[in-house]
Amino acid sequence: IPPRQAQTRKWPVLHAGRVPDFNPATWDFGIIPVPLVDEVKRFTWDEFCALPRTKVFADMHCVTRWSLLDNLWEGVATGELLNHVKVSPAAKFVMVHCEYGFSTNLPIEDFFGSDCLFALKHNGADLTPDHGYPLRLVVPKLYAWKSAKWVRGIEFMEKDRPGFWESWSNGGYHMRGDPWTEERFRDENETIGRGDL
Ligand SMILES: Nc1nc2c(c(=O)[nH]1)N[C@H]1C(S)=C(S)[C@@H](COP(=O)(O)O)O[C@H]1N2
Ligand SMILES: [Mo]
Repeated sequence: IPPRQAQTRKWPVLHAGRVPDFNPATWDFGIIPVPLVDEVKRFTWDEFCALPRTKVFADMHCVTRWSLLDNLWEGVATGELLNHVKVSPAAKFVMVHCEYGFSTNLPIEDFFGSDCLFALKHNGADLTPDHGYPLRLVVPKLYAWKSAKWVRGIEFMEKDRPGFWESWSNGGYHMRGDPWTEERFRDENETIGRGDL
């Protein structure tokens, strides 16, 4: 368990805002490329469900200091997206976009980590609405706020930009968020996104 984390037995539910509804007829998953000259790639719910599946066994660490160990996630590896879009070498960061405008940013190498996936299932069962049904990102090596629930798409970016919790107005959580080195908050002297308030 990373420094200053405590193991939890029950799985807490933590998010800003409400739990969104899911409609498979209107749900889609979009990939916004950089530079924005290529078309935005879209998957319908059926198309996304038809992608090859993978399983990852991993721990989950929330910056509020709980760690939930031994989760079996099942879903689509983030790397699978590379079979459907050409990612420009200019892309250095990813913004993950979710229902009702929630977002989170991360470096592209972390996003494409071999243990990262868009999870549809947890410990053999479909995700529950509280935990991100129908689809959430799971990035085991970073604090859990990067494991965005109710994902609807990703945006490749040349420059980093704060997502929801990373914005100064929502606490200024770290742009990367490595639990092992306790990257909990952004440096006060950082200026990225100061104008976005
Ligand atoms: N869409 C969305 N995803 C989110 C959040 C959120 O506020 N909105 N919170 C994050 C935080 S802070 C944590 S710790 C995990 C918690 O996931 P859980 O509720 O399944 O335990 O979800 C993350 N994903
Ligand atoms: Mo969290």
